[in-house]
Amino acid sequence: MHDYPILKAFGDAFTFLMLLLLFLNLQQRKHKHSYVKRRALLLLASMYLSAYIFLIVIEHFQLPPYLEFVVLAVAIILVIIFRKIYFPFRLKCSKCGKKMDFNQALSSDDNLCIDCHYEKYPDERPKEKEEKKVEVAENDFSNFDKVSMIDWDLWEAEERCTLLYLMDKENNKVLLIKKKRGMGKGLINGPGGHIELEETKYEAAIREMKEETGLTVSRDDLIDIGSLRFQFQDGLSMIGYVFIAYKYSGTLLEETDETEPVWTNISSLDYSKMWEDDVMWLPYALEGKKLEGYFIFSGEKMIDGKVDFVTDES
Ligand code: 8DG
Repeated sequence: MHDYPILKAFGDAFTFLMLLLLFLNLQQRKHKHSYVKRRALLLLASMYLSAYIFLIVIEHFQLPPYLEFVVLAVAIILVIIFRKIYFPFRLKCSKCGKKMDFNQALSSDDNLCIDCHYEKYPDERPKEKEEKKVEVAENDFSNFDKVSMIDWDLWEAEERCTLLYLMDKENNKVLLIKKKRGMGKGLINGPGGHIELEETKYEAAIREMKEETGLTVSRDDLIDIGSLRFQFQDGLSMIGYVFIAYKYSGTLLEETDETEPVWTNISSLDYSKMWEDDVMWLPYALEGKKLEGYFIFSGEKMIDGKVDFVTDES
């Protein structure tokens, strides 16, 4: 009775190796350009199987054990001679020389790293990634018509402005202006306007109040309410910082070419003469509630809007 060590080793590893090759082959199938490497794995598996069968035959007929080594040597020599077919696998990218990741090394017939692969086959680049890149690169949110479609963390305001609502608590009144020029012409609004370069939002709120009403509010009396983000479908993006204040000094201006300031009763505010979104947040802002607003406009028409009220916990 002879001993056949190679057959024993082949037999012990058989199940494990076949399962491994099957698993690798399934992985390769996910790759579009893996024909050569899939064929190579199957040929390696066939070679293993053929050698195994020869070894079983040798044992079955109790042939001299050195024949085992002959079978092994023939198998190895065949793989070496036909190495281009049996072993097309490489570790480094054939184009840039970078080390390939496991999936590319296992499956890419061109032996390209993932970057060179996407360069050669741009259509295979994952869609999501590409879309996200475009969004970030162009920062263009003008095509959206739902607030929830915009990633507000990526959104940036091109223009910044202020709105300051001065309150007369005793008489339950708020100082509003009738806008005679510019954006929102004909609408009733809080005094405010654009923040100039090198000006803080507080300085701008105080300046605009002075220009439009003649009244002076000091920095310490400004109460932060929150901000309103406006995305216009023509591409403009604007953030408005909202403040309220209860104290002021000075004398109210008469009507000018630009505005007409009016102390207005809070309980009879006419929201139909204001920007469309104001009804969603102004009543709460005048009560001192903190908030963050998100709006999409087409011209002066609101397409969608959302207001989050900020509690102490949040
Ligand atoms: P400026 O040129 O002196 O800087 O100011 P302005 O003349 O008042 O600015 P504008 O460009 O004509 O208008 C921007 C003002 O309009 C600014 O104060 C913010 C305000 N505004 C909007 N949209 C909305 C809105 O939806 N609600 C409210 N309450 N105000 C708005 O632009």
